[in-house]
Amino acid sequence: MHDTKMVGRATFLVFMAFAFVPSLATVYDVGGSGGWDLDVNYTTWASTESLFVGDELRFKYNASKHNVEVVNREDYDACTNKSVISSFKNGDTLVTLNTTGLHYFLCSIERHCANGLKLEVKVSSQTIAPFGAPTSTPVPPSHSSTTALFPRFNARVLGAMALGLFASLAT
Ligand SMILES: [Cu+2]
Repeated sequence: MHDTKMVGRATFLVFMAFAFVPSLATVYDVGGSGGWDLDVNYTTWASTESLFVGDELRFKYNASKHNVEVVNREDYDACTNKSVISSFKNGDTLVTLNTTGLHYFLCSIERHCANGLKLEVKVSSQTIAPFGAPTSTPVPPSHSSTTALFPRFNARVLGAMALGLFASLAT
């Protein structure tokens, strides 16, 4: 039976599902609209984001001016690239954060790093798995950039519930 009430309810649930189901990968534009450039405070930028394993950082920059190098803490602190881990210079660099802990990036051109073109981010693990999920299955990161784990988990469960309810209504 498809009365208008049920259709309305289903529509609402579809809306809920789209509102709460996270996308599979969260890509963060480093520096926001300022991109990867001088005159952006990356300490401030990093403090506004909560990063989880599987998230990606996107560095957008003028390739004739800057590069992106993944470095260790020593190089980060000293603005050197003696032990550079990886290096990019294509102007649009996507780096996946595969491990928890601190990750360090800098521009090694001229004195840009010393002038602030360096980024330190802390990456956390996804500690809460969805209901019934095997522990070996990677948990897709939430699209949201909320700071607490609970709202992310809550949003995912709500989305899954809404999808399930809609699926049962639609059959
Ligand atoms: Cu530079």
